[in-house]
Amino acid sequence: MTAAALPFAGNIRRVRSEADERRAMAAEVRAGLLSRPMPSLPSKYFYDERGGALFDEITRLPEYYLTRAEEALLPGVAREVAARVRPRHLLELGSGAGGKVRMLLGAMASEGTLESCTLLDVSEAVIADSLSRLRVEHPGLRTAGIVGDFLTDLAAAEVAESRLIAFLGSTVGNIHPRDTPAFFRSAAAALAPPAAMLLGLDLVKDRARLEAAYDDARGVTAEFNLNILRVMNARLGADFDASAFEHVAFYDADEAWIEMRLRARRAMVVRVPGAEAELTLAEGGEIRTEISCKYTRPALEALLRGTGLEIERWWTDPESLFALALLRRTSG
Ligand code: SAH
Ligand code: AVI
Repeated sequence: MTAAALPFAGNIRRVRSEADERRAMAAEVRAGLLSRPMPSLPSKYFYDERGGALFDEITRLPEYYLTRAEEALLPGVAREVAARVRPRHLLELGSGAGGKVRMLLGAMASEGTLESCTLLDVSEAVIADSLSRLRVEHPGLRTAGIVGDFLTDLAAAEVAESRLIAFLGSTVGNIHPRDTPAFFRSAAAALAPPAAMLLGLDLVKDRARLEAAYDDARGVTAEFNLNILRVMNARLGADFDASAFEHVAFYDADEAWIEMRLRARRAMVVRVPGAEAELTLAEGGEIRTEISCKYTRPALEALLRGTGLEIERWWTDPESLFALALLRRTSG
């Protein structure tokens, strides 16, 4: 089915029908479980209702500095971006339940340019929730939601000119570096000048601080990690026993990423009928569930090379924990 042929639920549009989405999920999960040397699961499947709530809890943990650092930067950056770019349309990718989009909308409204806001996320519930709150705050605002994947579905958002794409929270870090250039190319194609993209990036820093952010004392991140197994059980009929896995998170300095894994406490065979897959794990066997890349400005510049986007402005907090980068289309 094409995007245009699919029904609107309110003004939330699915890029794929539920049946097509289920088929895509089955194929992705199957490919991940078959990959070697280590099986993996795609991190976008953390975010069912419980996963979204656990992520929200993570953003408030003392160890998880990312959200606080970005939210401290955003009001000033939002004002500057609104004045510099004068965007009429905001498109937020991986919007989640967060309030960050409201800071951007507030700044665009103050400039008098704000016309519409579109949220794109894999989770329809999260979009519906956010949009209803935005409509209360900005009664005249045109709002829309797109249930889709930011890696493949950016073209589903129709207006390209005078647009600001916001991709915050360092969610770009959850994209494997081999796929990041293709993602930036599709973002460039979705931006007609003078449009721009505001990108949130977690920065390389000392190992202890990074690892604490992904292995908090209260074990919320561990619950978040294990939740992906519950999603597999609920959506693909898998028989993962979540209590037989432990949470693993470590910083790989060579790759400049945090890696999250689930380690089997005992040998087991897991059936995943919805993905026509079976996974055999030895005791101590691991499944990779997420990478979370950490950046430097030169590393981002290298990833952007040849994609049609370049850094126009770069802001960081006084401790250089987190950065916001304004990306524009390169000329030519
Ligand atoms: N932007 C928010 C939320 C980050 S959590 C913040 O900065 O705090 C990551 C969000 O991205 C979740 O809402 C999740 O559902 C969404 N997401 C993850 N992978 C995605 C993908 N491939 N395509 C679209 N949305 C995705
Ligand atoms: C959404 N994303 C940027 C989070 C991150 O930090 O990579 C997801 C997360 N994983 C563990 N904690 C939070």
